[in-house]
Parts: sequence; structure tokens; C-alpha cells
Amino acid sequence: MIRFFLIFFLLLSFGNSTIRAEDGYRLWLRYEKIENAALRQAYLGRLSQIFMDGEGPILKTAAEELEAGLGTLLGKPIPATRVSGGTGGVIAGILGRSDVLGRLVSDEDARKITAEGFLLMSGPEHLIIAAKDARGVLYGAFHLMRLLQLRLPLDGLHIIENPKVKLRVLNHWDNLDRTVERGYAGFSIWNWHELPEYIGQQYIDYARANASIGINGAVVTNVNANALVFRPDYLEKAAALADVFRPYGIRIYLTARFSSPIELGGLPTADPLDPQVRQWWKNKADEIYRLIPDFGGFLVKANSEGQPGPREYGRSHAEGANMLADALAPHGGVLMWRAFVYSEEEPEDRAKQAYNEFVPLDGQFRENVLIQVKNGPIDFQPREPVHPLFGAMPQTPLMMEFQITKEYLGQGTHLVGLAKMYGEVLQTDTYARGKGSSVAKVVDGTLHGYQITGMAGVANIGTARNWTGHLFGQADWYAFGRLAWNPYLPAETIFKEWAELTFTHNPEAVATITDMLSSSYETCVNYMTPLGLHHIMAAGHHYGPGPWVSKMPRADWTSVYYHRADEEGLGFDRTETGSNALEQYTPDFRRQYADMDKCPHKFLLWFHHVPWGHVLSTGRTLWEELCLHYHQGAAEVGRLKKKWESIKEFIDKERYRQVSMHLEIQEKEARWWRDACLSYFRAFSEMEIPSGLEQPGHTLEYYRSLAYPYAPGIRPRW
Ligand code: GCW
Repeated sequence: MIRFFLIFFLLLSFGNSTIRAEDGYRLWLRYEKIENAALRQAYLGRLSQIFMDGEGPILKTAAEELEAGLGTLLGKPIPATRVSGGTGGVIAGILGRSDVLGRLVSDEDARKITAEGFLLMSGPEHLIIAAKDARGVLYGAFHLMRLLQLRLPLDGLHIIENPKVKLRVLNHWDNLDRTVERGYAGFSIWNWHELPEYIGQQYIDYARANASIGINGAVVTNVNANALVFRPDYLEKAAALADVFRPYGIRIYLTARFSSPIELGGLPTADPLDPQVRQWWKNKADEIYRLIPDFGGFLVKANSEGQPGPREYGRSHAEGANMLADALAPHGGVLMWRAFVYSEEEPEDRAKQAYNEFVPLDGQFRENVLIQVKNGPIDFQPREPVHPLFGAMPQTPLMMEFQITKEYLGQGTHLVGLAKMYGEVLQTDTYARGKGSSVAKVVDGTLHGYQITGMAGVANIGTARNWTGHLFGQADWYAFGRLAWNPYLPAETIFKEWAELTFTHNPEAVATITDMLSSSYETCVNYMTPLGLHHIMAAGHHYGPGPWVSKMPRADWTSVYYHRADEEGLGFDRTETGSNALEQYTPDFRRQYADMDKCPHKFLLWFHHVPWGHVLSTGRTLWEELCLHYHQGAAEVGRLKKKWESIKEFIDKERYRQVSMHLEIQEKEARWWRDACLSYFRAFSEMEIPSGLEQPGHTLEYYRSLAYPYAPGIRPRW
């Protein structure tokens, strides 16, 4: 008898756990059955069947997505058919190839749909998904599912959505040995050793998740590149991944190590003007396209942090990029060349390097070249002014490079809604063509008329069961995709969508999660690098504070180089009395920051060296303001915890616990940042931390003694 109960209990608990398994793997694509029967009926009235009027791998995916999604959401099978089943239900297809749609879609609507865009329109008994291409139909299908997931009405629907950016790409800093540089979610999901035969389910789920947010490109190798990926057996492996991505409208790209003709081709040089080298790259591109006909192209990090490049041969970035672009052009491929370049020497200000190297080359790149520019001039810091290049290269398509993985924003343990930072960057006015010249308008091509546009995000994905390590890292991946599609989407809109798709429809819970994501970016800046401080993290792994870092192979790899703390004050003078990096911006942009007393506080110490006792517009001295921001930031994390606790009843136990434990770590680390940095800067200001504020729990020597040799995210291998 006891055995019976034991087996029964085990079955029950196992059974429940599989039903309840909420480990985050399903991301925002959970398609939980709509609980409201009346709403289900209302949807069923219009979605009774699915007529996919066309064929091909991507349309097949769209049909399968609709079938699976509608069936689960509406609680009954809704088969997709290839023959017209009358006028009811979903009618999907490509205009110009579908007579049915040709009759249902007006010429005016048809004209408004651009590449990869879609029309979503509801009639009395049907719902139309019409596009000019298969990707548009797929994105329309996912958009329809999102409407149902958000429980939004379909009556009178008339949506035309066109992607504002052409290339919407994830950069994976994944190494061929499956380690991920600056990755905090386990290992690389690409198991190169078992490809091409073994196709992991996660590859398919990855492609589906990206397609659902409009991402159409994946660079699957690290920018600190390995020439081995161009070896024939590795190209076969890459081709197998391309085969997985293709039905989801995703093109594969590879990073190209500039010295590959030497390392792999056995040539004596990689000089881009050498005919043999040019031929080698042409042959290599031809070889790749024989295996992967829709190969996206190359991403290149050259002459940066030890990566090889054209400068070794006295050639310019344009000469290097154009060689690769010429190899790709016959196949329709693109060359993304990174502007994250700072010279081997150590001139006065690293923030000026890329501008000095690239602006003189404006207009010298081939048509199929995009220059991939980080959002700021240093290096993905919690907050940076926008990169001056965004206002300075009207003739060369610049694409944005955001970091989704949180190398400098709390890595795998902090909740920081990055859409807030991305939006701040994208909405910044460069004044390149007068007022209203936002970075978003540079990136989407409307400001300078770029023929090709792009946005890249350094991925935060790994083998972690919930993909991103910290569950809220999914919100950053989701936000990147939504902003690459539409750089003008408000962060709060994205956060609200993600919260509902991922957790619950309870309005209080959704509002709270939205608020947590929305406030957490400023919170993180405050407890790490307030008032324009930057690059004061620990060396190497970049885990935790290190304002004392002063001995590195290069001065501009230290912290003291950036904060410039001395007995007089704090901050980096980038005005004309200092490095004058400010002159690289347009006059209207410059004007906002040139005067210490008018400079917005968020960039005060980025552009100015400010005396400790200088009284700011708040009436507080710099030192007092610094202490206040650090304490506000750390205290805010405590409030994040309380917000999460307040919605416990609406969140499943498993994911609630995941996030709670990470919030515990985040609060501990926020206080660590606060106390370590103030203890260090106090030695220069020679002022006490205001008595009303909690004093550091340890001595400066204690904070400086902390060492974490196994902090995650492996370092670059230069
Ligand atoms: O922020 C730095 C990182 C490096 C990275 C480099 C880059 C891939 O610390 O790990 O190298 O940026 O963007 O190339």
C-alpha cells in the first residue's frame, strides 16, 4: 500500500512539475490558452481557418506558426490549408502572387507595404495578412499572434507595419570552442563539434524567437575572429545553421578575420591591394555562396585590440573593407566594418579615435559596406554621449551597434531595462542636418538617404535554460528586436508588451514590471557611474567596481585615465581646455555641453573636470551630488525588490524565485559599487560622506583587495 502511495505521489509531483515547468525557456512565445470564453469565441468567429495562399519555406513556417499559435490560444485545432476555403478565417499570402489577396487589398494599401512589411486587415468574416515578400507574411503572422497574446480586439484592424531598418542583426561574440566573450548565460548555443549532422532544438527555437521580433540576421561568430570558420568543414557546419535559419527569414553572417589569407590560405600577406589576397577573398566568398546561397556577408573587427587589419599594410579601413565588399558584391552580400577602433599608440583621448580614423573616409566605401558604430565613443559604458560619428558621415551608411549582453551593466545578475538606454541614444539629436536629426533618423536612413541600413545587438544568449541567465535579460533581447524594427517605439510600450507576453495580463503586475524595467536603467547608472563617470569597472572581467585601476598595458584601459580624480576635482575635461573631443560634435550639439554650469548632469564628468566643492544647479557641491546619486541608486534596488515582492501572487513560483535571487545579488552588488567608489573618491575630495547617508561597511583597502579570477564572460584573447 505504501508503495502505491509513494508511486502516486511521485507521479503527481512530477506530473505537476512538467505542467508547471516555468523555467523561462518559452520566452515571450508562450501562447497560453485564452481563459475568457467569450473572447475566444469572438476570435474564433474570425480565425476559423487559415488559408496560406502561396508556398515556400518561409510561408510554410508562417502557416505552422499560425496553426500552432491559434490552436493553443483558442483551444481548438485550426488547420492551415493551401486551397481557398471560402472567404472566412485568415487569408495570408504575397501580393502579386495571390489572386484572392489581389481582390481584397486596395492598390493604395498595396503601395504602402515595403520590403518585409505587412498589412494586417480584418473584414466582416476574414483577416488578411498581405505582404510583398515571404518575410512580411511571417512577420505579419507573428504580429497577429502578438495581438491575440495581448488580448487585443481584431475588429476594424487595419495595420501596415514596415521595418524601418533593413538589416536587423544579432552579433554573437561566440567562440568556436563554445565559450562566449562577455557572455553571462552559459556557453554558446552553437555546438560546432557536432554540426552539421546534429541540429539542436535550441537552434530552431532561436530562429523562431528572433523571427517573432523581426530579426533577419545572425552573426554566429565572435568579432575577435577565428579564421578556422572559413575552413571547408566549418563552412559545412555554418551551412547547416543557415538551413535552420532560412525558413525563419534569418540570414547567417560570419566574422572575417582579416589575416585569413595568411592563416588559412598560406599567403605571405593579407594586404588588401595584393592581387593574390583579393583573389583569395573572392574565391572564399564564391565557396561560401555555393554552400549558402543567401549568405548575409561578413562582419569585421580590424586594427582594434590586436585584431589584424589593413593598417598593418599602410592601407586604410576603406581599402580593407572594399576588398571584402568586392568579393561579396556579386552575390548580394554586405560587409559590416566596425568603427570600434582605437590606435596602438595612446593619443590624448580615446573618445576621439574612431572619428579621426573614419570621417576622412566618408564616401570612400563601396555601396554594400555599412560601418557598424557603437552607441558611444568609448565602449558600451552604462551611459555615453552618442558617438560623434553619427553626426559626421552623411555619405556612408552607419549602422548602430548596441550591446544586449550586460558587460558593463551588471553582467548576468542585474535587472536593467536596456530599452531605456537604447531609446535615449536613438532619440538624441545630432543636429547633423539641423534640429530633428536624431540618431534614429541617421540609422533608419531617412536623414542622409542611406540606401542600406542596419542595427546590430551583441547577443546575451547562451545555453542557460532561460536563454539569458537573468530572466529579465529576455526583455533586452526582445527590446532590441522591436527597436531594430521600429527605432521610435517608446521603451515603456516594449516593456509592457514583454511583461504581458512573458508573465501575466494582470494590469497591476504588468504596470509594476514595466515600472521596474523603466526605472532600472537610471538606477544602474546611479550606483555604477553617476554624473557622467565612465570606465571605472574592475579590470579584465569588468565584474564590479575598480575606480583605482591604474596599471594596465595601456593607459586607456585603466580607470584613472577616465575619471581623472585629483585633490582638485573629478572628471575628464573634453572641452577646448582639455582634449576637445567636444569639437567632433556639431555646434548645436556642442553648445549643450561646453559650459560646466549648463552641462546636463548626466554628462557633467564626461565633458568636464569639476572641483569637488563646485556648487551645482541643485545647490549641492559635486561631492554631495556624487554621494547622493550613488546612494539613490543603491536604495532604488531595494525598491525594485519590493516591487517584485508586491506582485508575487501573479508570477509562477519558479520564475518568481529566479528573479528574487538575482535581485538579492543586485542589491548586494549595488551597495558594493556605491561604497567602493565613494571610499575611493573620498580620498581625493577629503570630504566625508554626508552623515545622513549610510557609511561604507568596509575600508578602501578591503574593496581594493577583492579579486574574482573566475568571474564569468571570459576575456578577449589578444
Ligand atoms: O568592450 C570591449 C570588450 C571586448 C570586445 C570589444 C569589442 C569582442 O571588453 O570583449 O571584444 O569591446 O567590442 O570588440
